[in-house]
Amino acid sequence: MIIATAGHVDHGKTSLLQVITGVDADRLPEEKRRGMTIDLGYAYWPLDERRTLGFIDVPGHEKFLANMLAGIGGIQHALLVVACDDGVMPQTLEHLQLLKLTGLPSLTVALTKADRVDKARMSEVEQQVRELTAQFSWNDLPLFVTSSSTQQGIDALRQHLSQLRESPGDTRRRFRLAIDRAFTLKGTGLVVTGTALAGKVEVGQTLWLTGASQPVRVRALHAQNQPVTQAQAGERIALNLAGAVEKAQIERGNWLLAEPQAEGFSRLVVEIDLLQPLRQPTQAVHLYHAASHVTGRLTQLSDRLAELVLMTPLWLAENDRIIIRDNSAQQTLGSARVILLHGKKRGKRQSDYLAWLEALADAQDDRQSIEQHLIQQPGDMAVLTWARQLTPEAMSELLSRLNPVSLGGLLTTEQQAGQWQSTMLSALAHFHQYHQEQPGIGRDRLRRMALPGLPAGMIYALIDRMLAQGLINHRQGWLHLPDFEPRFTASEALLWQQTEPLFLDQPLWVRDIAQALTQDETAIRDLLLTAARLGHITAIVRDRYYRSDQILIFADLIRQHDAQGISTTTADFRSQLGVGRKVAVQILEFFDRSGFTRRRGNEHLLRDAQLFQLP
Ligand SMILES: Nc1nc2c(ncn2[C@@H]2O[C@H](COP(=O)(O)OP(=O)(O)OP(=O)(O)O)[C@@H](O)[C@H]2O)c(=O)[nH]1
Ligand SMILES: [Mg+2]
Repeated sequence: MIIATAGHVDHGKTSLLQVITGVDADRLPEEKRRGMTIDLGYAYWPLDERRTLGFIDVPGHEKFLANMLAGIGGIQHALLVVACDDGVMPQTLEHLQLLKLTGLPSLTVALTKADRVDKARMSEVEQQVRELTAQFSWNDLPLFVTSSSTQQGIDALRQHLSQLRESPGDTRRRFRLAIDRAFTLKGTGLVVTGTALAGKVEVGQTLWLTGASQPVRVRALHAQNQPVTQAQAGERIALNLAGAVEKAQIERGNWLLAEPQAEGFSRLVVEIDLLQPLRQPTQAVHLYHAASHVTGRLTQLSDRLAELVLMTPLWLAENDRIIIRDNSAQQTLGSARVILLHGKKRGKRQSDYLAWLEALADAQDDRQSIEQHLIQQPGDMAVLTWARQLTPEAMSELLSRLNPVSLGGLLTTEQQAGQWQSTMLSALAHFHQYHQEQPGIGRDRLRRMALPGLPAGMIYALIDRMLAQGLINHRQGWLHLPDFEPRFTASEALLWQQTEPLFLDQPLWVRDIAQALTQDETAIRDLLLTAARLGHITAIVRDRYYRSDQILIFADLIRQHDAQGISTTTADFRSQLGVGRKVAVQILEFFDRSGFTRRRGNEHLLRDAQLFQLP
């Protein structure tokens, strides 16, 4: 069990811990000289064989508030210290506010310096404190009147603290520990300490160290200052680390994680809990998360939601709490609960996006949250597992219940996949209607037409799924609707027998064929459209056709160039294939239009290699 002190400067926090535990938590020379706490101090009180109470002593001076905040993440209980002579002072109030904003731990009150005041004053201060704490919804608090000088009330307080019951830490989630200190011990090596926010850790385990971005191995462990083989959430842990990392590479705010996570997050959506309405809807702020302190910009999106853009990324997970202070770091504005780690840059005020964010904020558990994620945008397994801090086992168990559709490594709901399929089917129908001369459409072009905003790999996987389900078919890579099956009528079949031999190496116009066969131009046009859909011939522009195998030879040149890392130009066609300039231009533009190539200046680069394949 870990207990953090709280209270105004000089109210006797460190002195009280010393009489409780026998340990002076002020360890820095400067602290001793100035008689005040500057950075976090630690003291341990072994209760019996199994249990040790750990204390985190925080500084009361407002100047060191960032250090205070680094100490209270993940704690379950706080000891509020108020001196009887001073009574409630500014940081008494502020520390209470912060404790409430970080998640309302349980609280014990110690009135200190009782030796300096009379009984009447003691009652007065007790009254004052009870009124104040009640405002933060801490009612009927255990309260002890003490003096570190005369030992008054100390036994009763010790007795009370030793009986506090801790609620079990969250061990279903991945191990995560915010480092607040790193040092090297002679003969032992590198040691880091912190409070574990979640999960369990054991000796021999490999963890990921952020900042240095390295794996490290746990050589030895202490929990509450006692050697152990494993430790868990809610405990104060010291880890002796082995790996290619030195003390200088570690700073307060780095994390030890169960799984590698190379990057932090810097554009978030949060649910805000404000102490008073914001004066400006967008403002620069100071942000405190676990042992980290960064600056950023807060933009309110609605009464309940805001965007946070951080100057330095933080290793956040969903539901984490962040304390928000104003630009001068003088005033606490409120707290934020993370609901989305990858906020949208544009369109963040669109009503459907906001409605979705509200739904995310309403989610009560992992399952509801992941369902919401999948509805709005395809989910990346790794990102979602990190966001919920689930162990791999917990995540697969959850997914087996949700039964999502996996498309190219991304997850979505069956309903969403169905909607995308309909969008593609209508795009395809539309394409057939306007491009009757073509056997179908290449998959990348269909993707760009139907669902350009979604990850390409996911759409290709969706197309494969539709092909497998028979919702669409393809002919030599050209996607088409199943009922888009061209067929010659009996008279057309006869006419085609006469037409086909006319196609040599050169392209032919509808008009030329009609003249050569003394046929009606419209009849030939219809005939050639069907022949094109059947794949016999290919129109490079409207009414001008090549034999399809000729087009494959042209395509092959581009493919060969691509294999050598070069692009293709009109001049290449003229010199290497003996095609006239005008026709070469038409062929290359045709390739661009069909999505086979992409134009850059005068060059044409391969784009969708699956098209125009030699059989
Ligand atoms: N008379 C009397 N003096 C006390 C008592 N407790 C603390 N003091 C004195 O008050 C001063 C401040 O005590 P600390 O324990 O350093 O106070 P603190 O709350 O830890 O101060 P910060 O860490 O700087 O916020 C010291 O000079 C202590 O000797 C007490 O019960 N009675
Ligand atoms: Mg102190």
